Amino acid sequence: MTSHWILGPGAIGRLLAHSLSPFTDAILIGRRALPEQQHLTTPEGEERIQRLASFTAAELTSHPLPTPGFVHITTKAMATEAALASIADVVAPTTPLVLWQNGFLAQPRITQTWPGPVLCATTTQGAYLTGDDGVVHAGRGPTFIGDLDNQHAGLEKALAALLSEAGFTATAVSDIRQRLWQKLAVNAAINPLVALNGVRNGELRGDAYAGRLAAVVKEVAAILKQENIAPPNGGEGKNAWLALVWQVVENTANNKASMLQDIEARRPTERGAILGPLIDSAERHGLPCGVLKELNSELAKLEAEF
Ligand code: KPL
Repeated sequence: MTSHWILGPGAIGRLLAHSLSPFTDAILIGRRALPEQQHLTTPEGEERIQRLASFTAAELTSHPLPTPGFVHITTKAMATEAALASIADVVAPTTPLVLWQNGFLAQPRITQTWPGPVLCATTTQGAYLTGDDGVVHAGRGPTFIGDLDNQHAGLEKALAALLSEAGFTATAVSDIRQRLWQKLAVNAAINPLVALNGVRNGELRGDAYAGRLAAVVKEVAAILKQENIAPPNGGEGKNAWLALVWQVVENTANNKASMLQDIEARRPTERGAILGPLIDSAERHGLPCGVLKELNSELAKLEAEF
């Protein structure tokens, strides 16, 4: 049976392990050991308990396992490359990787350097951890899988079929680059503002924030045009991006965004993977990015206090 290693046992990693386990070998890999008995609460409130195999990267070095069919990396964006380095000596370099990160930082870098197929996944499944042995699947959402050079359609279809059998609604797509940048654009408009102001997403609708949000979207829309990322929903320019952002704010009004959760837990944020590629692109193309840079340095200042 093809085994799936899941590197990074956070909320999405553990949800993936719970979902795949009944169908294939799924092994969680983290920096520390986890209890074998793991609890999953479904969106309907049902409680399920499963035994999930988990190892540390150090254990895999001293007791190697057969090389896996897929390695999923489900760490935060800035930890992706270090996580891959921690197992690179114990997997075949032709092993397919699946990168589940937000933003657009690790994906192009690893696509250039890893000899095997590098697939990217973007998901709107909602999940959060309740401790070392529990994860809550808070809401279902679609998952898309593709690769940046469109070279692995067969592999992506097979993986999407397995994931769909396992309860993810997964689709193989040929436009994953567009989708990753689109999610990044929405994250860039919402996450820094709510994280810096300590507010839930819906509060961005108030007068205190709406102007700054529109200023972020204006810079982002111009950058995405240069990156050949089409405006969402067949719309035109800045207004289409603004409409998408307001729609997500509306749909997630009660959410504490992931970046706000990071700030509250005094963890580094994913600003490097979300704002970083936008600022780099703006500088490459000679576009204004003063608002994005301001948000980035305000976040950096906060993180420096942790
Ligand atoms: O994806 C999100 C996040 O929290 O990172 C948004 C869209 C901002 C919803 O909360």
